[in-house]
Amino acid sequence: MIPRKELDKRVRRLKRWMSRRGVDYTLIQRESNMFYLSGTKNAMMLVVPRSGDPVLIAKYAFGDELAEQESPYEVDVIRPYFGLKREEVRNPKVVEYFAQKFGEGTRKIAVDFLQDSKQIELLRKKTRRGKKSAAIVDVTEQLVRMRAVKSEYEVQVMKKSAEIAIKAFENLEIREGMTERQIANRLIFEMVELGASGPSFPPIVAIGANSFNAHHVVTEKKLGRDEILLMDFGAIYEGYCSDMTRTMFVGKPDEDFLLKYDAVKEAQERALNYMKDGQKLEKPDVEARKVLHDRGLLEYYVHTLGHGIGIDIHEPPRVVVGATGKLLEGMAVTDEPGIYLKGWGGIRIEDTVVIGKKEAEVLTEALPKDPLMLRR
Ligand SMILES: [Mn+2]
Repeated sequence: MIPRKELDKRVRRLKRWMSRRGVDYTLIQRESNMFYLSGTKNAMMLVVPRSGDPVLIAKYAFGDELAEQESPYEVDVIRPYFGLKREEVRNPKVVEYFAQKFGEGTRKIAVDFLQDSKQIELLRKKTRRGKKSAAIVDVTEQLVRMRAVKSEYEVQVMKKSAEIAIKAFENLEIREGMTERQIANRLIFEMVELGASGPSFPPIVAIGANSFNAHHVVTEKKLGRDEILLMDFGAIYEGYCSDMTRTMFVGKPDEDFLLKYDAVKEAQERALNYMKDGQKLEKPDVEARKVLHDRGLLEYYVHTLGHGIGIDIHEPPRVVVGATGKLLEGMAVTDEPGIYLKGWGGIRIEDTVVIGKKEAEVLTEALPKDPLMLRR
């Protein structure tokens, strides 16, 4: 449960934005935005008025009870009635319900579902007074800005999310002969046992040449001797994600693997040195790329250095060469350079970090970065 004080702070900030823009109501339907502002994903819509408390509109028997349990805000319930004949069916759309209840005198509405042309058309129609409908504007960018910078509460929860995933990894007894699927399933089981509501995405467990595939989906491939094992995983705790990747070698690695591993590790460390408040968003990625360039491996680094993380596993900003804007204190982003050589495999090392005034705090620091850690 997100504490009421924390939610009120977020809502107040949104209301200040609404006041500046002359917005009467903000309507939220995207799950992660709704959770951010109300503590629940289980309503159909969150209504934030410029003054007064937010109201959730939920559907009878389809989330209303959960919304009441999870959010401190009032829950208004739409209850459909189907009757026995077509004429008796009453099943109002949520925007219709909003317009009926709050629409009177509403001149400007902000929404996070502007792309949904059917709903927007209906909202226009239902707020029409004479020839004029309420103006509808997008709130998405404002929410992106708010969500990118984490509060102290959010950092604490994300730390715990990382701790759970790391402990789950430590509890695994990875042995030769285990399949990618078995390792992934056990990891999920351990995370849930430790208090996670689930994994933040299906864990990537890639053995040998499968590690070439940056978004590999687990197979029945068995862990053998002298092979790469790449694991990319995270947990969800209290609605917040963690994300981390380690590349290991089971058996005795050759010089080639160790040189490549060292290059990626150095790139990741170099990037971290540039992750601080006020730094250009693209800088850490450019620095990581310089390291791989000097090692003759730049052509194999084919993705972004990192992404924002929080309620969603991938959130703005993207940390990549060419990105505009700056890193800000409180932003949570990943630092995950990788190289991928077809037919050989891939190496990626990933940490989740929180940007500070002078340096970043690494939330996934407790997970060892020794590629030989499975050797006993
Ligand atoms: Mn990631």
